[in-house]
Amino acid sequence: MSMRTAVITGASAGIGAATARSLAQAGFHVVLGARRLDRIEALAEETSGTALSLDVTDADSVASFTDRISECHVLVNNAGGAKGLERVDAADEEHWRWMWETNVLGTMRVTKALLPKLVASGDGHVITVTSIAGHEVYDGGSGYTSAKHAQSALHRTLRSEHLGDPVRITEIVPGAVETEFSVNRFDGDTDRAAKVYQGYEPLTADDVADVITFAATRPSHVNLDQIVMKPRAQLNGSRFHRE
Ligand code: 8X3
Repeated sequence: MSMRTAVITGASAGIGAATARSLAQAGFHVVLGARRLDRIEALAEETSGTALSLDVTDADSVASFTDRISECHVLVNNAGGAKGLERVDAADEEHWRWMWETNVLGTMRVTKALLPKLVASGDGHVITVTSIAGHEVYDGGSGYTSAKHAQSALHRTLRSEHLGDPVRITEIVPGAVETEFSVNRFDGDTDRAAKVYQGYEPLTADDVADVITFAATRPSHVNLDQIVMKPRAQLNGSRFHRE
């Protein structure tokens, strides 16, 4: 059997990069998409994969990315993130726009473009990394929680629209994972970002990548609809047990 292809968006760091390594190890040919081509070129070499430049917020970039992909069995929608933690009355509209463009429209654009290839593969799989912020809300999270709720709604819509097609649809719902996520949210403020993960052991990108690879390597008739994963010390978006 020829190698199955897995396409990973946001592959330059964090969960995306860890997933690329994990899926490559599980025998997939990995196609890595990210804006920072230099970072994914090294990773492509390491994983014997392919690096392609991708900005999910730009329809032309998505079109040239997906045009270069001839086969796709697994799509991991991982590109996204948060900006800011201000209440609605103080939030920055540009932050809202960025969060909706990357998390929501970015996922929709890439998924729409690759769905024909996923179906044609005879055993396709769309895995979308949302967040517990897609299922609950917290103060200051409006732009991010609303975008993640929308992304989660998209996942459920796809599950329904493709019932009967040879495509599995999985939502991965992580809580606190220590990556560049908080540094990006707080615009490079590494001290503030570090505080998010203080006093308990957060999930790592590898923890999430393990679960994505588990979902992607089940037999074709097994659809893991939704997997919620959190650090043991996290109850929800705002309650942690910190030592
Ligand atoms: C990241 C988790 O709780 O910071 O998606 O929104 S949270």
